[in-house]
Amino acid sequence: MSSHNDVVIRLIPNLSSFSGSDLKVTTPIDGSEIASLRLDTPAEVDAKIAKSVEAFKKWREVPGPRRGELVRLFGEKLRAHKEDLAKLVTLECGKILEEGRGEVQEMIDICDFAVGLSRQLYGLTIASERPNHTMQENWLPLGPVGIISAFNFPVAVWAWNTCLALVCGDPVLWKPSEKTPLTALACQHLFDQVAAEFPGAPEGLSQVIVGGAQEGNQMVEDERVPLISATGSSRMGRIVGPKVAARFGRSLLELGGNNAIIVTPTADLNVAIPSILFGSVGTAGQRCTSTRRVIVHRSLFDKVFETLAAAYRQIGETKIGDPLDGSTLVGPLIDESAFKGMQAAIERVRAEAGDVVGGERTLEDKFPHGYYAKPAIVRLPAQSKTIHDETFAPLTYVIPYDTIEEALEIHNAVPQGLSSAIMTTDVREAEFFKRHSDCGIANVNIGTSGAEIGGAFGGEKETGGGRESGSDAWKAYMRRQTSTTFYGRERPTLAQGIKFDL
Ligand code: UN1
Repeated sequence: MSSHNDVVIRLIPNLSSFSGSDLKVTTPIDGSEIASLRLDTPAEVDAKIAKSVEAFKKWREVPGPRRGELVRLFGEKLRAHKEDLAKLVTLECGKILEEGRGEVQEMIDICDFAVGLSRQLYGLTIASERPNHTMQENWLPLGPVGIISAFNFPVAVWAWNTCLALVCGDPVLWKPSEKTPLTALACQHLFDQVAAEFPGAPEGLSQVIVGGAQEGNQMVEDERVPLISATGSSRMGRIVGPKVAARFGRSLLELGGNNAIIVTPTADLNVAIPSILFGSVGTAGQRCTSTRRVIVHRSLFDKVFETLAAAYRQIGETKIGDPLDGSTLVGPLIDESAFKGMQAAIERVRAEAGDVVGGERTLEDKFPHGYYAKPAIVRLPAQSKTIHDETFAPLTYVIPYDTIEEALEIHNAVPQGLSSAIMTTDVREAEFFKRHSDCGIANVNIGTSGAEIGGAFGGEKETGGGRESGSDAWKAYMRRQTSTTFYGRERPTLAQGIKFDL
Protein backbone atom coordinates (compact mmCIF):
# COMPACT_ATOMS: atom_id res chain seq x y z
CA MET A 1 0.00 0.00 0.00
CA SER A 2 2.95 2.30 -0.65
CA SER A 3 0.90 4.98 -2.45
CA HIS A 4 -1.14 5.33 0.73
CA ASN A 5 1.91 6.07 2.78
CA ASP A 6 2.06 9.47 1.09
CA VAL A 7 -1.12 10.63 2.73
CA VAL A 8 -0.02 9.28 6.12
CA ILE A 9 3.27 11.14 5.91
CA ARG A 10 1.65 14.34 4.66
CA LEU A 11 -0.80 14.41 7.54
CA ILE A 12 1.49 13.02 10.24
CA PRO A 13 5.03 14.16 9.37
CA ASN A 14 6.04 13.43 12.98
CA LEU A 15 4.80 9.81 12.81
CA SER A 16 8.20 8.40 13.75
CA SER A 17 7.90 9.96 17.20
CA PHE A 18 4.89 7.69 17.86
CA SER A 19 6.43 4.57 16.36
CA GLY A 20 6.86 1.37 18.31
CA SER A 21 5.86 -2.25 18.28
CA ASP A 22 2.85 -2.25 20.64
CA LEU A 23 0.06 -1.55 18.19
CA LYS A 24 -0.03 -2.62 14.56
CA VAL A 25 -2.31 -0.38 12.53
CA THR A 26 -3.73 -2.07 9.46
CA THR A 27 -6.08 -0.95 6.74
CA PRO A 28 -9.28 -2.98 6.40
CA ILE A 29 -8.96 -2.54 2.63
CA ASP A 30 -6.45 -5.40 2.37
CA GLY A 31 -5.29 -6.02 5.93
CA SER A 32 -1.83 -4.60 5.26
CA GLU A 33 0.08 -2.72 7.91
CA ILE A 34 0.14 1.07 7.55
CA ALA A 35 1.92 1.95 10.79
CA SER A 36 3.10 0.51 14.06
CA LEU A 37 2.77 2.56 17.22
CA ARG A 38 3.89 2.67 20.81
CA LEU A 39 1.20 2.80 23.50
CA ASP A 40 1.26 5.51 26.14
CA THR A 41 2.57 4.25 29.48
CA PRO A 42 0.53 4.85 32.66
CA ALA A 43 3.01 7.60 33.60
CA GLU A 44 2.54 9.28 30.22
CA VAL A 45 -1.24 9.16 30.51
CA ASP A 46 -0.92 10.67 33.97
CA ALA A 47 1.32 13.45 32.66
CA LYS A 48 -1.11 14.23 29.84
CA ILE A 49 -3.97 14.55 32.32
CA ALA A 50 -1.83 16.85 34.50
CA LYS A 51 -0.98 18.96 31.46
CA SER A 52 -4.66 19.20 30.57
CA VAL A 53 -5.42 20.48 34.07
CA GLU A 54 -2.79 23.21 33.61
CA ALA A 55 -4.13 24.07 30.16
CA PHE A 56 -7.60 24.44 31.67
CA LYS A 57 -6.42 27.07 34.15
CA LYS A 58 -5.30 29.27 31.24
CA TRP A 59 -7.94 28.47 28.64
CA ARG A 60 -10.94 29.15 30.89
CA GLU A 61 -9.72 32.76 31.26
CA VAL A 62 -9.81 33.37 27.49
CA PRO A 63 -13.11 35.02 26.45
CA GLY A 64 -15.59 32.70 24.72
CA PRO A 65 -15.62 34.48 21.34
CA ARG A 66 -11.82 34.41 21.31
CA ARG A 67 -11.92 30.68 21.99
CA GLY A 68 -14.30 30.47 19.05
CA GLU A 69 -11.71 32.16 16.87
CA LEU A 70 -9.32 29.24 17.44
CA VAL A 71 -12.06 26.82 16.39
CA ARG A 72 -12.74 28.97 13.31
CA LEU A 73 -9.09 28.67 12.30
CA PHE A 74 -9.18 24.93 12.91
CA GLY A 75 -12.19 24.73 10.57
CA GLU A 76 -10.16 26.57 7.93
CA LYS A 77 -7.33 24.09 8.40
CA LEU A 78 -9.73 21.20 7.93
CA ARG A 79 -11.06 22.75 4.74
CA ALA A 80 -7.52 22.97 3.39
CA HIS A 81 -6.79 19.31 4.22
CA LYS A 82 -10.24 17.83 3.61
CA GLU A 83 -9.27 15.51 0.77
CA ASP A 84 -6.19 14.09 2.50
CA LEU A 85 -7.99 13.57 5.79
CA ALA A 86 -10.95 11.95 4.02
CA LYS A 87 -8.54 9.57 2.33
CA LEU A 88 -6.90 8.67 5.63
CA VAL A 89 -10.35 8.03 7.16
CA THR A 90 -11.10 5.68 4.27
CA LEU A 91 -7.74 3.99 4.57
CA GLU A 92 -8.02 3.41 8.28
CA CYS A 93 -11.69 2.53 8.77
CA GLY A 94 -12.70 1.38 5.28
CA LYS A 95 -15.70 3.63 4.61
CA ILE A 96 -15.99 4.74 0.98
CA LEU A 97 -14.14 7.93 0.09
CA GLU A 98 -17.39 9.83 -0.53
CA GLU A 99 -18.38 9.08 3.07
CA GLY A 100 -14.87 9.90 4.26
CA ARG A 101 -15.36 13.34 2.72
CA GLY A 102 -18.76 13.57 4.38
CA GLU A 103 -17.18 12.79 7.71
CA VAL A 104 -14.60 15.59 7.35
CA GLN A 105 -17.41 17.91 6.24
CA GLU A 106 -19.21 17.01 9.46
CA MET A 107 -16.10 18.22 11.34
CA ILE A 108 -16.11 21.48 9.39
CA ASP A 109 -19.83 21.93 10.07
CA ILE A 110 -19.41 21.50 13.82
CA CYS A 111 -16.52 24.00 13.76
CA ASP A 112 -18.84 26.58 12.19
CA PHE A 113 -21.59 25.74 14.66
CA ALA A 114 -19.21 26.07 17.61
CA VAL A 115 -17.85 29.42 16.39
CA GLY A 116 -21.37 30.88 16.47
CA LEU A 117 -22.00 29.21 19.79
CA SER A 118 -18.92 30.86 21.29
CA ARG A 119 -20.92 34.11 21.39
CA GLN A 120 -24.11 32.43 22.60
CA LEU A 121 -23.30 30.54 25.79
CA TYR A 122 -26.38 32.11 27.28
CA GLY A 123 -27.47 31.89 30.86
CA LEU A 124 -30.78 33.04 32.31
CA THR A 125 -31.97 36.03 34.26
CA ILE A 126 -34.53 34.82 36.77
CA ALA A 127 -37.09 36.91 38.65
CA SER A 128 -36.18 37.07 42.33
CA GLU A 129 -38.96 37.00 44.95
CA ARG A 130 -37.08 39.59 47.02
CA PRO A 131 -36.73 43.35 46.46
CA ASN A 132 -33.43 44.65 45.07
CA HIS A 133 -32.14 41.19 44.21
CA THR A 134 -31.08 39.79 40.84
CA MET A 135 -30.87 36.13 40.12
CA GLN A 136 -28.79 34.69 37.30
CA GLU A 137 -27.74 31.38 35.92
CA ASN A 138 -24.18 31.42 34.57
CA TRP A 139 -22.43 28.74 32.53
CA LEU A 140 -18.78 28.27 33.44
CA PRO A 141 -16.02 26.10 31.95
CA LEU A 142 -15.99 22.58 33.37
CA GLY A 143 -12.45 21.20 33.03
CA PRO A 144 -10.63 18.58 30.96
CA VAL A 145 -12.98 16.51 28.79
CA GLY A 146 -12.00 12.88 28.14
CA ILE A 147 -13.15 11.63 24.74
CA ILE A 148 -13.30 7.96 23.82
CA SER A 149 -14.19 7.48 20.17
CA ALA A 150 -15.08 4.49 18.00
CA PHE A 151 -13.51 3.28 14.75
CA ASN A 152 -16.55 3.91 12.57
CA PHE A 153 -16.59 7.71 12.88
CA PRO A 154 -12.93 8.12 13.77
CA VAL A 155 -12.81 11.92 13.46
CA ALA A 156 -16.31 13.48 13.33
CA VAL A 157 -17.40 12.41 16.79
CA TRP A 158 -14.14 13.72 18.27
CA ALA A 159 -14.78 17.02 16.49
CA TRP A 160 -18.36 17.24 17.88
CA ASN A 161 -16.92 16.98 21.36
CA THR A 162 -13.75 18.99 20.88
CA CYS A 163 -15.25 22.00 19.12
CA LEU A 164 -17.91 22.38 21.80
CA ALA A 165 -15.45 21.72 24.63
CA LEU A 166 -12.99 24.31 23.30
CA VAL A 167 -15.52 27.12 22.98
CA CYS A 168 -16.86 26.20 26.42
CA GLY A 169 -13.36 26.72 27.86
CA ASP A 170 -12.34 23.09 28.30
CA PRO A 171 -9.23 21.24 27.07
CA VAL A 172 -9.64 17.73 25.66
CA LEU A 173 -7.91 14.37 26.03
CA TRP A 174 -8.67 11.96 23.21
CA LYS A 175 -8.40 8.18 23.42
CA PRO A 176 -9.29 7.06 19.89
CA SER A 177 -10.20 3.51 18.97
CA GLU A 178 -7.08 1.34 18.79
CA LYS A 179 -8.29 0.47 15.28
CA THR A 180 -8.02 4.08 14.08
CA PRO A 181 -5.23 5.94 15.90
CA LEU A 182 -3.69 7.48 12.76
CA THR A 183 -6.67 9.70 11.98
CA ALA A 184 -6.39 10.92 15.58
CA LEU A 185 -2.70 11.72 15.20
CA ALA A 186 -3.49 13.50 11.93
CA CYS A 187 -6.18 15.67 13.56
CA GLN A 188 -3.83 16.36 16.44
CA HIS A 189 -1.12 17.53 14.07
CA LEU A 190 -3.53 19.83 12.21
CA PHE A 191 -4.78 21.20 15.52
CA ASP A 192 -1.24 21.72 16.86
CA GLN A 193 -0.33 23.81 13.83
CA VAL A 194 -3.30 26.10 14.42
CA ALA A 195 -2.78 26.30 18.20
CA ALA A 196 0.94 27.07 17.85
CA GLU A 197 0.12 30.29 16.01
CA PHE A 198 -2.73 31.31 18.27
CA PRO A 199 -1.77 33.68 21.08
CA GLY A 200 -3.31 32.50 24.32
CA ALA A 201 -3.72 28.84 23.36
CA PRO A 202 -1.97 26.90 26.13
CA GLU A 203 0.08 23.82 25.47
CA GLY A 204 -1.91 20.62 25.90
CA LEU A 205 -5.26 22.08 24.88
CA SER A 206 -5.88 18.95 22.85
CA GLN A 207 -3.94 15.74 23.42
CA VAL A 208 -4.16 12.20 22.08
CA ILE A 209 -3.71 9.16 24.29
CA VAL A 210 -2.58 6.23 22.17
CA GLY A 211 -3.88 3.11 23.78
CA GLY A 212 -6.54 0.49 24.25
CA ALA A 213 -9.02 -0.30 27.00
CA GLN A 214 -6.41 -0.01 29.75
CA GLU A 215 -5.29 3.50 28.80
CA GLY A 216 -8.91 4.56 28.30
CA ASN A 217 -9.75 3.17 31.72
CA GLN A 218 -7.02 5.21 33.37
CA MET A 219 -8.66 8.36 32.04
CA VAL A 220 -12.14 7.14 32.98
CA GLU A 221 -11.08 6.59 36.58
CA ASP A 222 -9.17 9.85 37.00
CA GLU A 223 -11.11 12.43 38.97
CA ARG A 224 -9.24 15.29 37.32
CA VAL A 225 -11.36 14.61 34.22
CA PRO A 226 -14.86 15.84 35.11
CA LEU A 227 -16.54 14.71 31.88
CA ILE A 228 -16.06 11.50 29.94
CA SER A 229 -17.72 11.44 26.54
CA ALA A 230 -17.66 7.88 25.22
CA THR A 231 -18.91 6.45 21.94
CA GLY A 232 -19.05 2.71 21.36
CA SER A 233 -20.96 -0.41 22.30
CA SER A 234 -23.50 -0.65 25.11
CA ARG A 235 -21.14 -3.24 26.62
CA MET A 236 -18.42 -0.59 26.85
CA GLY A 237 -20.91 1.94 28.25
CA ARG A 238 -21.90 -0.47 31.01
CA ILE A 239 -18.29 -0.45 32.16
CA VAL A 240 -17.53 3.25 31.70
CA GLY A 241 -20.80 4.72 33.06
CA PRO A 242 -20.65 3.25 36.58
CA LYS A 243 -16.91 3.98 36.92
CA VAL A 244 -17.41 7.66 36.14
CA ALA A 245 -20.50 7.81 38.37
CA ALA A 246 -18.58 6.21 41.26
CA ARG A 247 -16.26 9.23 41.36
CA PHE A 248 -19.19 11.66 40.80
CA GLY A 249 -17.95 12.52 37.32
CA ARG A 250 -20.23 13.19 34.41
CA SER A 251 -20.55 10.92 31.45
CA LEU A 252 -21.96 11.46 28.01
CA LEU A 253 -22.60 8.07 26.47
CA GLU A 254 -23.44 7.40 22.84
CA LEU A 255 -23.82 3.64 22.61
CA GLY A 256 -25.51 0.95 20.54
CA GLY A 257 -28.51 1.33 18.26
CA ASN A 258 -31.02 -1.08 16.74
CA ASN A 259 -32.61 1.42 14.44
CA ALA A 260 -35.76 0.76 12.44
CA ILE A 261 -37.67 2.25 9.54
CA ILE A 262 -41.44 1.73 9.47
CA VAL A 263 -42.94 1.54 5.98
CA THR A 264 -46.66 2.33 6.01
CA PRO A 265 -49.28 1.72 3.28
CA THR A 266 -49.11 5.37 2.15
CA ALA A 267 -45.30 5.40 1.86
CA ASP A 268 -43.77 6.74 -1.34
CA LEU A 269 -41.49 3.85 -2.24
CA ASN A 270 -39.33 6.14 -4.39
CA VAL A 271 -38.43 7.82 -1.13
CA ALA A 272 -38.49 4.75 1.10
CA ILE A 273 -36.31 2.31 -0.85
CA PRO A 274 -33.25 4.58 -1.35
CA SER A 275 -33.50 5.70 2.28
CA ILE A 276 -33.53 2.11 3.50
CA LEU A 277 -30.61 1.19 1.25
CA PHE A 278 -28.38 4.04 2.39
CA GLY A 279 -29.32 3.44 6.01
CA SER A 280 -28.70 -0.29 5.97
CA VAL A 281 -25.84 -0.98 3.57
CA GLY A 282 -24.19 2.47 3.54
CA THR A 283 -20.94 2.57 5.56
CA ALA A 284 -21.19 -1.26 5.34
CA GLY A 285 -23.80 -1.09 8.11
CA GLN A 286 -21.18 0.26 10.50
CA ARG A 287 -22.88 3.40 11.76
CA CYS A 288 -24.49 3.56 15.13
CA THR A 289 -27.42 5.02 13.19
CA SER A 290 -27.48 2.25 10.55
CA THR A 291 -30.89 0.78 9.75
CA ARG A 292 -31.08 -2.71 11.22
CA ARG A 293 -34.84 -3.36 11.04
CA VAL A 294 -37.48 -2.54 8.44
CA ILE A 295 -41.01 -2.87 9.79
CA VAL A 296 -43.39 -3.08 6.82
CA HIS A 297 -47.18 -3.03 6.60
CA ARG A 298 -48.35 -6.51 5.58
CA SER A 299 -50.03 -5.17 2.41
CA LEU A 300 -46.61 -4.09 1.08
CA PHE A 301 -44.44 -6.66 2.77
CA ASP A 302 -43.62 -8.95 -0.18
CA LYS A 303 -43.13 -6.06 -2.56
CA VAL A 304 -40.77 -4.19 -0.25
CA PHE A 305 -38.82 -7.34 0.64
CA GLU A 306 -38.41 -8.37 -3.01
CA THR A 307 -37.39 -4.87 -4.11
CA LEU A 308 -34.81 -4.64 -1.34
CA ALA A 309 -33.56 -8.19 -1.91
CA ALA A 310 -33.01 -7.41 -5.61
CA ALA A 311 -31.06 -4.28 -4.70
CA TYR A 312 -29.00 -6.20 -2.10
CA ARG A 313 -28.16 -8.85 -4.73
CA GLN A 314 -27.11 -6.15 -7.18
CA ILE A 315 -24.95 -4.40 -4.59
CA GLY A 316 -23.45 -7.76 -3.57
CA GLU A 317 -22.51 -8.50 -7.18
CA THR A 318 -21.40 -5.11 -8.46
CA LYS A 319 -20.96 -2.46 -5.80
CA ILE A 320 -18.63 -3.95 -3.19
CA GLY A 321 -14.96 -3.22 -3.42
CA ASP A 322 -12.05 -0.97 -2.66
CA PRO A 323 -13.53 2.02 -0.83
CA LEU A 324 -11.06 4.35 -2.58
CA ASP A 325 -12.60 3.39 -5.93
CA GLY A 326 -15.30 5.93 -6.87
CA SER A 327 -17.75 3.29 -8.13
CA THR A 328 -17.80 1.34 -4.85
CA LEU A 329 -20.81 1.75 -2.56
CA VAL A 330 -19.87 -0.79 0.11
CA GLY A 331 -16.35 -1.18 1.44
CA PRO A 332 -14.90 -3.76 3.81
CA LEU A 333 -15.91 -4.56 7.36
CA ILE A 334 -13.41 -3.29 9.89
CA ASP A 335 -11.91 -6.72 10.60
CA GLU A 336 -12.35 -10.47 10.79
CA SER A 337 -14.17 -10.34 14.10
CA ALA A 338 -16.81 -8.00 12.60
CA PHE A 339 -17.30 -10.50 9.78
CA LYS A 340 -17.59 -13.37 12.26
CA GLY A 341 -20.11 -11.38 14.29
CA MET A 342 -22.21 -10.93 11.18
CA GLN A 343 -22.03 -14.64 10.36
CA ALA A 344 -22.99 -15.59 13.91
CA ALA A 345 -26.00 -13.25 13.82
CA ILE A 346 -27.16 -14.74 10.52
CA GLU A 347 -26.79 -18.25 11.93
CA ARG A 348 -28.78 -17.33 15.05
CA VAL A 349 -31.69 -15.95 13.05
CA ARG A 350 -31.72 -18.59 10.30
CA ALA A 351 -34.07 -20.95 12.15
CA GLU A 352 -36.70 -18.20 12.37
CA ALA A 353 -36.11 -16.66 8.96
CA GLY A 354 -38.30 -17.09 5.91
CA ASP A 355 -35.53 -16.05 3.59
CA VAL A 356 -31.91 -14.95 3.89
CA VAL A 357 -30.34 -13.15 0.93
CA GLY A 358 -26.61 -12.31 0.90
CA GLY A 359 -24.23 -12.34 3.83
CA GLU A 360 -21.42 -14.30 2.17
CA ARG A 361 -17.81 -13.21 2.15
CA THR A 362 -16.69 -11.83 -1.20
CA LEU A 363 -13.54 -10.56 -2.98
CA GLU A 364 -11.45 -13.05 -1.04
CA ASP A 365 -9.24 -13.64 -4.09
CA LYS A 366 -8.44 -9.99 -4.52
CA PHE A 367 -8.16 -9.19 -0.81
CA PRO A 368 -7.31 -12.37 1.14
CA HIS A 369 -6.82 -10.30 4.30
CA GLY A 370 -9.76 -7.93 3.81
CA TYR A 371 -13.26 -8.83 5.04
CA TYR A 372 -15.84 -7.87 2.44
CA ALA A 373 -19.37 -9.17 3.01
CA LYS A 374 -22.36 -9.12 0.72
CA PRO A 375 -25.10 -7.16 2.47
CA ALA A 376 -27.65 -9.52 3.98
CA ILE A 377 -31.40 -9.11 4.19
CA VAL A 378 -33.57 -11.45 6.23
CA ARG A 379 -37.33 -11.95 5.94
CA LEU A 380 -38.85 -12.63 9.36
CA PRO A 381 -42.45 -13.62 10.16
CA ALA A 382 -42.22 -11.67 13.43
CA GLN A 383 -39.63 -9.94 15.59
CA SER A 384 -38.05 -12.00 18.36
CA LYS A 385 -35.35 -11.47 20.99
CA THR A 386 -32.88 -13.04 18.59
CA ILE A 387 -32.50 -9.65 16.94
CA HIS A 388 -32.34 -7.54 20.09
CA ASP A 389 -28.55 -7.25 19.91
CA GLU A 390 -26.80 -4.77 17.66
CA THR A 391 -24.78 -6.41 14.87
CA PHE A 392 -22.32 -3.90 13.44
CA ALA A 393 -22.57 -5.05 9.82
CA PRO A 394 -24.85 -4.72 6.76
CA LEU A 395 -27.54 -7.10 8.05
CA THR A 396 -31.18 -6.05 7.81
CA TYR A 397 -34.28 -7.73 9.19
CA VAL A 398 -37.65 -7.17 7.49
CA ILE A 399 -40.67 -7.66 9.78
CA PRO A 400 -44.42 -7.34 8.99
CA TYR A 401 -47.05 -5.38 10.96
CA ASP A 402 -50.81 -4.86 10.72
CA THR A 403 -51.66 -1.69 12.65
CA ILE A 404 -49.60 1.42 13.34
CA GLU A 405 -49.93 0.76 17.07
CA GLU A 406 -48.44 -2.69 16.56
CA ALA A 407 -45.66 -1.22 14.39
CA LEU A 408 -44.63 1.05 17.25
CA GLU A 409 -44.77 -1.81 19.74
CA ILE A 410 -42.42 -3.84 17.56
CA HIS A 411 -40.30 -0.77 17.05
CA ASN A 412 -39.90 0.01 20.74
CA ALA A 413 -39.44 -3.60 21.91
CA VAL A 414 -35.64 -3.59 21.51
CA PRO A 415 -33.34 -2.41 24.34
CA GLN A 416 -31.70 0.36 22.28
CA GLY A 417 -33.18 3.77 21.44
CA LEU A 418 -31.00 5.78 19.09
CA SER A 419 -32.61 6.53 15.72
CA SER A 420 -35.93 5.75 14.04
CA ALA A 421 -37.87 6.66 10.93
CA ILE A 422 -41.27 6.32 9.30
CA MET A 423 -42.06 6.35 5.62
CA THR A 424 -45.55 7.77 5.20
CA THR A 425 -47.53 10.48 3.42
CA ASP A 426 -50.21 10.40 6.12
CA VAL A 427 -49.67 13.25 8.56
CA ARG A 428 -51.62 11.44 11.30
CA GLU A 429 -49.33 8.42 11.13
CA ALA A 430 -46.28 10.67 11.05
CA GLU A 431 -47.32 12.55 14.17
CA PHE A 432 -48.36 9.35 15.97
CA PHE A 433 -44.92 7.93 15.21
CA LYS A 434 -43.06 11.00 16.47
CA ARG A 435 -44.93 10.91 19.75
CA HIS A 436 -44.51 7.17 20.29
CA SER A 437 -41.01 6.34 18.99
CA ASP A 438 -38.82 5.88 22.08
CA CYS A 439 -35.67 6.99 20.25
CA GLY A 440 -33.61 10.17 20.49
CA ILE A 441 -34.05 10.68 16.74
CA ALA A 442 -37.39 10.20 14.94
CA ASN A 443 -37.41 11.05 11.21
CA VAL A 444 -40.23 11.25 8.70
CA ASN A 445 -39.44 10.24 5.11
CA ILE A 446 -35.71 10.41 5.95
CA GLY A 447 -33.64 7.35 6.88
CA THR A 448 -32.18 6.62 10.31
CA SER A 449 -28.59 7.63 9.52
CA GLY A 450 -26.93 10.77 8.27
CA ALA A 451 -28.08 13.28 10.88
CA GLU A 452 -27.06 16.92 10.50
CA ILE A 453 -24.88 18.41 13.23
CA GLY A 454 -27.41 21.10 14.18
CA GLY A 455 -29.64 18.74 16.17
CA ALA A 456 -28.86 17.13 19.50
CA PHE A 457 -27.49 13.66 18.72
CA GLY A 458 -27.99 10.66 20.99
CA GLY A 459 -30.57 8.24 22.26
CA GLU A 460 -32.44 6.62 25.09
CA LYS A 461 -32.30 3.28 26.93
CA GLU A 462 -29.17 1.22 26.16
CA THR A 463 -27.98 3.96 23.81
CA GLY A 464 -26.92 5.78 26.96
CA GLY A 465 -29.09 8.89 27.18
CA GLY A 466 -26.48 11.52 26.35
CA ARG A 467 -26.72 14.22 23.70
CA GLU A 468 -23.83 15.53 21.62
CA SER A 469 -23.32 17.88 18.70
CA GLY A 470 -26.00 20.56 18.09
CA SER A 471 -28.88 22.25 19.90
CA ASP A 472 -28.01 22.83 23.58
CA ALA A 473 -25.67 19.80 23.88
CA TRP A 474 -22.95 22.33 24.84
CA LYS A 475 -24.42 22.50 28.33
CA ALA A 476 -22.85 19.12 29.12
CA TYR A 477 -19.41 20.74 28.72
CA MET A 478 -20.00 23.52 31.25
CA ARG A 479 -21.06 23.80 34.85
CA ARG A 480 -24.17 25.73 35.79
CA GLN A 481 -24.02 28.26 38.56
CA THR A 482 -26.97 30.05 40.10
CA SER A 483 -26.02 33.45 41.44
CA THR A 484 -28.23 35.76 43.52
CA THR A 485 -27.04 39.32 44.16
CA PHE A 486 -28.47 41.84 46.63
CA TYR A 487 -27.90 45.40 45.51
CA GLY A 488 -30.09 47.35 47.99
CA ARG A 489 -29.09 49.41 51.00
CA GLU A 490 -31.88 48.27 53.33
CA ARG A 491 -31.55 45.33 55.66
CA PRO A 492 -31.70 42.23 53.37
CA THR A 493 -34.78 40.03 53.37
CA LEU A 494 -34.62 36.25 53.53
CA ALA A 495 -36.27 34.02 50.96
CA GLN A 496 -39.48 32.18 51.80
CA GLY A 497 -40.46 35.17 54.01
CA ILE A 498 -38.37 33.91 56.93
CA LYS A 499 -37.80 36.42 59.74
CA PHE A 500 -34.56 36.12 61.68
CA ASP A 501 -34.33 39.37 63.63
CA LEU A 502 -32.24 39.92 66.72
C1 UN1 B 1 -21.93 7.21 14.67
O1 UN1 B 1 -22.20 6.29 13.91
O2 UN1 B 1 -21.31 7.03 15.73
O3 UN1 B 1 -26.10 10.45 11.86
C2 UN1 B 1 -22.24 8.64 14.37
C3 UN1 B 1 -25.12 9.88 11.36
C4 UN1 B 1 -23.78 10.57 11.46
C5 UN1 B 1 -23.13 10.30 12.77
C6 UN1 B 1 -23.02 8.86 13.10
N1 UN1 B 1 -23.97 11.99 11.30
O4 UN1 B 1 -25.20 8.82 10.77
